[in-house]
Amino acid sequence: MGLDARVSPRSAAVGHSYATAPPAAADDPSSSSFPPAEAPAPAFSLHGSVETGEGQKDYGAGNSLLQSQFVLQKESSVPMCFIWPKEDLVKAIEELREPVVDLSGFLKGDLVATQDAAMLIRESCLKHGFFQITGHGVDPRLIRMAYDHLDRFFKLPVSMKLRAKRMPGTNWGYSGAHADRFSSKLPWKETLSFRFYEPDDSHPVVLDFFKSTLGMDFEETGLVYQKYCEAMKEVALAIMELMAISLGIHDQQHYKHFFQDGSSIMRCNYYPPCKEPEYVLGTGPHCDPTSLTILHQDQVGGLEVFSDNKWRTVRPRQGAFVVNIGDTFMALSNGKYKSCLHRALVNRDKERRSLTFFMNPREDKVVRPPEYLVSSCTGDAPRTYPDFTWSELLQFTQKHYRADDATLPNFTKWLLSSKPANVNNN
Ligand SMILES: O=C(O)CCC(=O)C(=O)O
Repeated sequence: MGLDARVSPRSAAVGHSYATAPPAAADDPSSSSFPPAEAPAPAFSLHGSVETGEGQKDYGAGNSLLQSQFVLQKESSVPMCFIWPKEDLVKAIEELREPVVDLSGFLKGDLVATQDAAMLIRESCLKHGFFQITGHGVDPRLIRMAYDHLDRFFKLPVSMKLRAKRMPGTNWGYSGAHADRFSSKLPWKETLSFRFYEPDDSHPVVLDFFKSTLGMDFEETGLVYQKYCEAMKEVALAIMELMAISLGIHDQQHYKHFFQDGSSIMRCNYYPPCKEPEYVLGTGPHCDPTSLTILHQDQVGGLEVFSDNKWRTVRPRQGAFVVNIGDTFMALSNGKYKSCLHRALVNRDKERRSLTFFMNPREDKVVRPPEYLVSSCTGDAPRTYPDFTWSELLQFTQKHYRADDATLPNFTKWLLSSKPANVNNN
């Protein structure tokens, strides 16, 4: 796909193209078209002072309070900073008819089932980059425990949750409504994110994260999420094999090898109920900058995908994981497979939870499609995106740009303008 070929939800909704302005280069302070993603949010004051529920009041340094489920649920009307523009709130009428891919045959080595699975994946990734999987082999008890520990964490008092507070410039830790990074269009949610990778010494990095931020009381939580991430990585690598098959790549292990030593991110999402859900979004419209996302959602519903110029609801399916392609994989497929544009709505009465595993390559690995995809699909313009590293795209979305439906084309423009030596169009 060409740089600006993506159909945007706004162009569908209001008839003009979306986010085509080039981002401000990191070292270009004169450019103001893209405010830095880390622009400090102004301090909020919700009705002067707010009880924290722990015998203390917060007088205006409301960011941390605004970050809490406690405050979000108490508000009778939605604070301005949570209100999204109309064009982002256009309602989904129809359900997405995404394929449900049963992985069990492929995992057993059945060639026919493998081809069937690869075909379904191909169709959906060419169209919108989204499908669901069953027969994945993940123990349902592990999924249940992951939810139990998610509940345990988000029900903690704010002061406890803030012990794991996300620090500026990092992408792990506890964050409420991302109010530490942004000051408008805030998502109606709290998140807890942590990194997952497998170091040479096999150190359990997730367990370490929980013990070091929240103390030994969270050892069991750390163990559960360590296991959960290991299970997710296994599923993600299996899907990577199917991706290679579905793209007709001779070396079926190509992507699997590429991601083997990767550095992933796990995020627990907690969406409190909202008294005016029609004005807010739990997660705004965006494509994941990452490579492959494996998401488990509870049965409440709220996830939506943009396909055929419309937002479409995704029906939660018991026992299934949702899978979507992210920007980095779109680049790895030379633009052939679509990075999935999605968002999440919130509910008036019910809380909603999801567990999201984002698979990425090792941070310094060069993201470049296999030669076969370059020569077979694009004729005169052999490369759709220049070489980049996951670390560069991650920095772009942490420091210069808020992920949306045009992150990849804008990142590409930024990369080409700020680092011309990086171009490798062969
Ligand atoms: O909770 C969901 O359904 C979507 C979550 C999501 O898009 C994200 O965490 O980036």
